[in-house]
Amino acid sequence: MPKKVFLSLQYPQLAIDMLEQAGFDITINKSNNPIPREELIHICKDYDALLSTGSNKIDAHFLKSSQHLDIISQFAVGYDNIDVQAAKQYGIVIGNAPGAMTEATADVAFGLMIMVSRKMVHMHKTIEKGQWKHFVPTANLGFELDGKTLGVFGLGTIGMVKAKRCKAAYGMDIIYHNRSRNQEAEGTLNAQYVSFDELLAQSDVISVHCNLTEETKGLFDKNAFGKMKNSAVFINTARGGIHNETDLIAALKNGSIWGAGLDVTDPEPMQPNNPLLQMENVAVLPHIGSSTVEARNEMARMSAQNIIDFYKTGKIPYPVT
Ligand code: 8YV
Repeated sequence: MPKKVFLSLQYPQLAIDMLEQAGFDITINKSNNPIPREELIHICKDYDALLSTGSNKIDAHFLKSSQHLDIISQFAVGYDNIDVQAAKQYGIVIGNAPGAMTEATADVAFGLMIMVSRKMVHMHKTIEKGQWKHFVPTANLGFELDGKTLGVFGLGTIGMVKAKRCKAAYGMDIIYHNRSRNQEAEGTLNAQYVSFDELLAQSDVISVHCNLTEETKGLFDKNAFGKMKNSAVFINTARGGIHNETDLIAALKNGSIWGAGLDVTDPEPMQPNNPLLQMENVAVLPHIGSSTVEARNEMARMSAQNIIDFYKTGKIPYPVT
């Protein structure tokens, strides 16, 4: 009997082709609407493996109710939605897709930085509102990135690509705060390791590229924004839970910081009446970090390969441990 795999959404055709060619019996949620958790638990009862995404909350309750699953392969690099310890306890293997969206996400972080520094989203809106009347020498002023200091919080794979882009394009000075030192960045980009408080105090742009964990949850709060330069821009393309959104709104309103660019919000999706969307020095995107053909295909390949290899060899190429 072929193993049965449930695909919680319509993933790229590459994943479907790979799984079909490997002989799996697959079912796809073609509606593309996320399946509510209890319903997904119920559906999974008939399957051996699940290909899922970051929006499925795979907590202890889910895992306890789905103990029969052999493997959950996540179509994402982040796995903060999964209780990995509980999965271990129930013997369910977890896989992800590390590195698949590195360039794509770094590009979004880079783009947001430029959009915010030149108020591009707001400027676009002024035309829509019929407010582009005539040239005003002192209006619409942004700031230049050339020679400014980029502070990377979480200098891993994505943070490194963002730092490289900023160094190459603008000769930015790179400082970073991380759990461990990044020798490559220090060697090739002359990046300097600093304490969290130094990162806050010295950066013109802070770019967040860490995982959401108990330590990073809500780390960028009133206190942190208060320590940043009044002229600084806060960029987050990692997880919305790393910043406190109420505190961010207040920091932008009271001028603690100058601007913000977000590809991730808390909660997601952001509601259309969120005050951030009305602010001049803010750009918000609907979590599109990995939305390129290249990244999504690589995510598809890696997440399908995890399932294929698991049943072939008992080992997976991209495990979450
Ligand atoms: C996904 C992401 O869009 O991979 C990640 O961790 O945040 C994005 O690539 C999202 O999580 C869907 O799984």
